[in-house]
Amino acid sequence: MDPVAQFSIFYHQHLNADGELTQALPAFAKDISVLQDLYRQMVQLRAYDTKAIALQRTGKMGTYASTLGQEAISVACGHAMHPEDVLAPFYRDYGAQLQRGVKMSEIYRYWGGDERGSAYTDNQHDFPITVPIASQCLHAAGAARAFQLRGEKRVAVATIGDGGTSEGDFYEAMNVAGAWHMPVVFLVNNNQWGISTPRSAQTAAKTIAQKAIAAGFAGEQVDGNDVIALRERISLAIENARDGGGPTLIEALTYRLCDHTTADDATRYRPEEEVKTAWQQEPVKRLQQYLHSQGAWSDEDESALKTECDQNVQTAVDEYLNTEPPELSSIFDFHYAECPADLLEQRAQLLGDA
Ligand SMILES: Cc1ncc(C[n+]2csc(CCOP(=O)(O)OP(=O)(O)O)c2C)c(N)n1
Ligand SMILES: [Mg+2]
Repeated sequence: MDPVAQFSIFYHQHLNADGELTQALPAFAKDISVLQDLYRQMVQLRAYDTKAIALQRTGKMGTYASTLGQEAISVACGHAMHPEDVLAPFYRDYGAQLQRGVKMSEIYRYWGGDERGSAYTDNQHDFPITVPIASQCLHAAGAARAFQLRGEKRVAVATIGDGGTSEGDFYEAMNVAGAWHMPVVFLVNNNQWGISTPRSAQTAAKTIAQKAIAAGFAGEQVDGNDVIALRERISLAIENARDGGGPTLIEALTYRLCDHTTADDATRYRPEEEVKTAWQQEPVKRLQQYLHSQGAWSDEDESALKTECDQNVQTAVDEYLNTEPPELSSIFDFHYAECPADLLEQRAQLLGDA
C-alpha cells in the first residue's frame, strides 16, 4: 500500500543559547545594524514590561500579562510586517505593537482598565489586544479575506498562545484560511504553558505546527528565543502570503519566564528547575552575546541603551499616570455599535439618570 499523504515539520534556528551561529546568517542579518536594532527593541520591551509589573504591584495598574522571555517573537514579528499589513494580536505582543506605532502609555492605559488605551493614535490598521482566546484568528482571517476581495497586497498576522490552538476559533480560522488560500500568517507563541496547563496536557499532537497540515498549508517550528531565525521565517511566510502563496503557521518555541499574569503564582505548579533551565535559553542574552562576539556591542553601548530605555519608560509612565480618568460610562460605550436596552438602563443607573 502506498501512503496517501505524508508530511514533515522542520525546525529552524540560527543562533543557539550560547549566542553562536548554528548556520549561516540569512541575508537580512548580514547588516549588523539590523541586529543591533532588534537587540535594542528587545531591551526596550523588557524595560517597559518590568515597569508594567511594578505599576501593578504598587496599585497603579490592573492585572497585567508579562512577555518576559518571549520578547524575540513579537519583536521579530513587528520587524517582519509591512506598515500596511494588519496585526490581530493576543496579549503578549507588545514588541510588535510598539514597532507598529502603538505607544507604551497606550498599553499601560489598556491594562489600567481604560478603553482609550485601545484607540491607538499612531496605528490605524491593527486590531486591539484580544483576551478572548483565539477569536483574533477569525478577525485576521476576515481581514485577509477583505484584502483578497479588494485586490490589495496586504497580509494579516494573527498571534496566539499554545493553549489557544486547542480552541474552535483557531481551527475554524485555519480551515477557512486554507480553503480560500488567504494571505494570513498564524504565529503561535508556544511558551509551554496555558496558565497552569502544561503543553504536554494541552494536545496529543507532537507539534502545534502540524495543525496547519489538516488545514492544507505548511507549518513549521522556529526557535522562539532566536530573533534572527524568527525574523527570517516570519518574513518569508508574510512575503509568501503577499505573493499569493497562501497561509503559513509558525510555532515559536519559547518559555514563559513570568507568571501567567500578575494574578497568578506559577511557583504553585511549575518546578523551579524547569524555570532555571529556561533562563539559560532566553532571547535577549543570546543576541547580546552574539553582538559582543562580533565586536558590535560594548558595555558602554549597554549602559547607554539602558538609560535611554528607562527614560522612554518613565515618559510613558508619566503620560499614563497624568491621563484624566475615563468617563464612568465608558464601560458601556465600546462594546456594541448600538448599546442594548438593558445595558442602556444600567448605564443610566450608574450615571444617576435613572
Ligand atoms: C475563550 C477564552 N477562554 C478562556 C479564557 C481564559 N484564559 C485566559 S489566558 C488562558 C490560557 C492561554 O494560554 P496560551 O494560549 O498558551 O497563552 P499564554 O497565556 O500562555 O501566552 C485562558 C484559558 C479566555 N481568556 N478566553
Ligand atoms: Mg502558553
